Amino acid sequence: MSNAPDEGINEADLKVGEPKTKAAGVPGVLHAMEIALKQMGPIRTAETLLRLNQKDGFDCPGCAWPEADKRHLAEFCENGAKAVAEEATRRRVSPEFFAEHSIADLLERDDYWLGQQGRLTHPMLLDDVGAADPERHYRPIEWAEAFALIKSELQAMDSPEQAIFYTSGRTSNEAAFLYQLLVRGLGSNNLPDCSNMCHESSGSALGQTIGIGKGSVSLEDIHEAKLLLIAGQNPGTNHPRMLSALEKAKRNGARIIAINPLPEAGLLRFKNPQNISGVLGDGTEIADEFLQIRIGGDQALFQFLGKLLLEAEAAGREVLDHGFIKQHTTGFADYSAAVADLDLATVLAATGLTEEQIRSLAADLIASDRTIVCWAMGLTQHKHSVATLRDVVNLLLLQGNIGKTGAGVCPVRGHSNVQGDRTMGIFEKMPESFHDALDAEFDFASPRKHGFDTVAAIHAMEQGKARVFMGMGGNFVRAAPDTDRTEAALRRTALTVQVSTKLNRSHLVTGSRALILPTLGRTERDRQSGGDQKVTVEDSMSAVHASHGRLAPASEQLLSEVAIIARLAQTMFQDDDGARLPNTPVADWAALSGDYTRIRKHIAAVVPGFSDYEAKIERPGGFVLPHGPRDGRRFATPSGKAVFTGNELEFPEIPAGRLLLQTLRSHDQYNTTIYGKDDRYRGIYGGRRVLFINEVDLDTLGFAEGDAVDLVSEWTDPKTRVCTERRAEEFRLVAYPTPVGCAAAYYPETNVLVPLESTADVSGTPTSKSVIIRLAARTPVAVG
Ligand SMILES: Nc1nc2c(c(=O)[nH]1)N[C@H]1C(S)=C(S)[C@@H](COP(=O)(O)OP(=O)(O)OC[C@H]3O[C@@H](n4cnc5c(=O)[nH]c(N)nc54)[C@H](O)[C@@H]3O)O[C@H]1N2
Ligand SMILES: Nc1nc2c(c(=O)[nH]1)N[C@H]1C(S)=C(S)[C@@H](COP(=O)(O)OP(=O)(O)OC[C@H]3O[C@@H](n4cnc5c(=O)[nH]c(N)nc54)[C@H](O)[C@@H]3O)O[C@H]1N2
Ligand SMILES: [Mo]
Repeated sequence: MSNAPDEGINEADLKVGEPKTKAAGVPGVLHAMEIALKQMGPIRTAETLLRLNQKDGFDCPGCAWPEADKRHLAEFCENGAKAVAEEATRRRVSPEFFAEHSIADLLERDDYWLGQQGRLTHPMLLDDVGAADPERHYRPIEWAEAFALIKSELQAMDSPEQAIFYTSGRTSNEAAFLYQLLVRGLGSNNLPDCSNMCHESSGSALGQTIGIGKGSVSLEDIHEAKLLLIAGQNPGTNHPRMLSALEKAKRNGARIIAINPLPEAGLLRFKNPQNISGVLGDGTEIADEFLQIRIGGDQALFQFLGKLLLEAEAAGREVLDHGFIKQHTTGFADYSAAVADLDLATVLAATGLTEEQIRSLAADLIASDRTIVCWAMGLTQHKHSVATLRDVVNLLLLQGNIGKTGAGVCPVRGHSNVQGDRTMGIFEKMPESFHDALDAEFDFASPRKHGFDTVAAIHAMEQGKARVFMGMGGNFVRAAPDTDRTEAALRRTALTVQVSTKLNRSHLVTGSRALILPTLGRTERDRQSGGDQKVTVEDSMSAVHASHGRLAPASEQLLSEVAIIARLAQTMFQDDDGARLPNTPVADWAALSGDYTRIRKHIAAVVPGFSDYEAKIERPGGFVLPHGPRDGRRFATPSGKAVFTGNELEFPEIPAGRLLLQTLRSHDQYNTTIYGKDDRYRGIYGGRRVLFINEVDLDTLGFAEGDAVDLVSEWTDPKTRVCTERRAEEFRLVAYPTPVGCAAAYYPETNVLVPLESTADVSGTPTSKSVIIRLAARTPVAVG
């Protein structure tokens, strides 16, 4: 098998087949092995895949679903294997690569091609000599020179608020903690992160209602639940290991209801590659019911379910947990009043469901005393996401479904350490208590003024208010909304710095000058002056455990994320004699990067729940952080109780002749990293520029399957009433079982359509799952 990278995607090769109704099984394993062998070769493939999520191995960079305590030798899923292959690849992006390819050349390549080139090996500089010259090339630079350059740009700023420090969610606890300390030491809270585009709405809603922005269930709770609602999530692709937990719940007698506009493969049937029956048979039917909801209709559904429970109680049935409501909650009357006048016709229009379907789900809820709601981006990336999630909490509170076995809220996180990064202080508005503890530990005064989140950071750059952008991982340009504006915004800065493992478009759309700082990945040995280091991460269920990389680093030039941050901090905070500058954190940066146990000591002193950190991560499976509602129905809200909220019902209105577009992931991608050209489960092969559309809409709008169209988003600013348009060119129409009026297409190709101003109330998350579009026929190009 050749190790050479593939060519980019040629959309002319697109083939459309039937969507699958089963996930994983042998085809999944084979596909993962094919990618792994191509990227890593046979020996490295065996070495790495066997270490995935094993005790004493490294944490899977694939997703934040927890590890089972008892691991199978081959506890890997297709997507974990792909994520590892992507990082442990033997291909290299070396200085020779950059000498061969100019920026102009690389800007022509697609995301798939860029990612295929391999691991970054050297610190590289794109200088501003002749910035307009399209033939500019990155050239190698010494680490010391790179840090000096960052220093000179940071010192040239008028105020510390002119620098922005982004974080993606793979960064370890140790690196994240040092990074926020560096940034706060520099004088700002400008710490936007991928969470702003992801589960921010969950954090906002849960923080307000239960006093902590994290999920309340453990893996055992999933296994023990009687009823599980999986809303706005595609676990077959994005959290495949979750399917094993759902399978187990099912065997214990749980009912599982999928609430989704799309019939996603894994939710319908799951072939567990770990079981003989899964490999050979037809697999387990995961969902008992599939409620094909219209995009954005969930708040109406959850509110109406609440109303039905209240009505059943009023009719004399014992539905509510009165003891819980009385002892542990406030706001019950407000909530009851808010849902009392809900009108069925409105709910049916918003959801596209039948009355019978909704009543049957209410009956399931009444029959269950252990209910869990799981959700992901289908619930968090709408204008009314925070209100929707508050209504999810309301419904659970009615029956006391929090803080008991088999019940609770389960926001399923994305990146493998996105939750840990937040715990470590990667947030533009950490609570005062965190700042107080940080100041006490490092004897300095951290800035208290809130910083920029992701969208605010783009506005700041767009308005020329930011000079320096640094990304700790991730691919900001492709992940952010409104691609053209985000690109223009970044181009206005003086310097962009990307700490990365792999080449991506954020290295090509830059400030006047740009740096690539190549770093170690999770799979690699991290050797420092104090010996081999481990790092720690927190999963979606607040469990913290260690991760040890074992592979030889992709290049001798790589520094760990911790070392990069520590060296930058030394450059910034020490004078030439190594003396600490005034008003900077008191920390021995060199010692910290030599021995990460010292970082963990600081974390233990600053962040609640980390006492005995070092000892606890030695335990098999690590340890679980405290969680008031889960551990003892303690709610850190102002009243000390969980809060019922009355929320006004919202749902998207689709103007005539328009569609509501959700932007989602294919089966062959990890966010902006495109692993392959297919979306096997949805029957798409060889291309990505497709629009999934209901047949009825094809008809009404006067198009046929296979037609090429431009997608035009129409956004009317609610404040100014000004309408603006954005265009994504040349998409192929694919007839698909999605609700009428509701279309779907892949991210990041469609990010260009998401207006920067279109964000969720309260959380500020871009509304990537509800974009109003119209289809514009492509003028046929005359051939001849
Ligand atoms: N292989 C792989 N794994 C991943 C990722 C990846 O890209 N690839 N990304 C990681 C990250 S960062 C994240 S955040 C997670 C994302 O995990 P998901 O949230 O599962 O990812 P999406 O592809 O955005 O899928 C959104 C799902 O919500 C549904 N949906 C859309 N709108 C609505 C709605 O209004 N209501 C309801 N009920 N459903 C709706 C869609 O049909 C789809 O099934 O996965 C993580 N894991
Ligand atoms: N339209 C639309 N937009 C979306 C979404 C959507 O559903 N629709 N989803 C949003 C969501 S949920 C998220 S989380 C964001 C994702 O946004 P990001 O987290 O910014 O994007 P990723 O694609 O995960 O970043 C991939 C890059 O991370 C780098 N990387 C990988 N591993 C490491 C590592 O260990 N260390 C370092 N330093 N770098 C590493 C590699 O260089 C790789 O190219 O996108 C958001 N954007
Ligand atoms: Mo995410």
